[in-house]
Amino acid sequence: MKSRILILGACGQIGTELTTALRQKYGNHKVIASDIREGDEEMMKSGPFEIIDATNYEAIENIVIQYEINEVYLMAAMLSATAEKFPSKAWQLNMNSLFNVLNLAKEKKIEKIFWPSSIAVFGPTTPRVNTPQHTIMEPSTVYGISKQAGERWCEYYFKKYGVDVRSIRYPGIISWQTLPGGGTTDYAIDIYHKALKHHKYICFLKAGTTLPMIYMDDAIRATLDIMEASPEKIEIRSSYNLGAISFDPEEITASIKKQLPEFSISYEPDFRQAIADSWPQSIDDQDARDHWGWLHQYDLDAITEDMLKNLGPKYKN
Ligand code: AKB
Repeated sequence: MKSRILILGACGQIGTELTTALRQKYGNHKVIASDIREGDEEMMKSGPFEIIDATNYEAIENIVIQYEINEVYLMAAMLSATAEKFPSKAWQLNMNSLFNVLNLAKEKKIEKIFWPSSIAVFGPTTPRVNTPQHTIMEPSTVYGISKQAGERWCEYYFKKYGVDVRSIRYPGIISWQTLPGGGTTDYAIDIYHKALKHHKYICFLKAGTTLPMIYMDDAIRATLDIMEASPEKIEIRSSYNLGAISFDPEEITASIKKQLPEFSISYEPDFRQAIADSWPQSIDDQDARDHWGWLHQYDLDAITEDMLKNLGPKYKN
């Protein structure tokens, strides 16, 4: 029985911490990290690493055969803000990489897939508060359109070919280890860096822009939990709503000020405001809670405490 895991996009924001968590859980040599570029020292030292372009079917297939992979986590993607600048490149990366892993599973070369979706699948016509699992979805961003199409394909491959694909609609993810790239929710990470470095932050979203967010530790736990759940518990094969907390820039500022009273925020909204305005403010994730036991742990103040504790040494002079 094959039992090795391949992570595509292992050097990104989620991929980096997912690689560490999976290596801790299953053993370093069982988890093959890959990306289009090399990772940091820790990534390269802690287990096998391969350079793979996730849009190249043969490159993935070769590694799957070489290492006897049975599970693939596809974390390579272009996020919302960058995708608006490069629509066709975003579509090509986000969709071709998904088809590659779905087709590998259809051909029985791998057994299980994790593929991340996003709150970006929702759009301006979606109910914004406590957004239900099943509701109007008319995404207005390139990224959201690719994620919604991806969800439809995941469900199709499950129903038509029995592909065991599992997915979560991640909210904005807050983390200190790796910087995100090109997302709309990224302000909620940048703000901690700037709070420690300059004691002030210019926000690209306006006050009152409430978005659903989650701490990385919770997001990783959700990912491992959905992949460990027995198949009959995964009743939704498109993607699960996943909620944790919701806040706006003023609320995160208030949380930071409890520890850094001199911190202040000002606002210069840019094109990302329209993206944020099209997304939910909060998420109804009852199905994830009922089906496979999802429960978040971090509230905003706990996130702030952990972020400032871990980033603090980096900005000490
Ligand atoms: C983004 O802002 O693009 C991502 C997401 C919500 O999927 N963080």
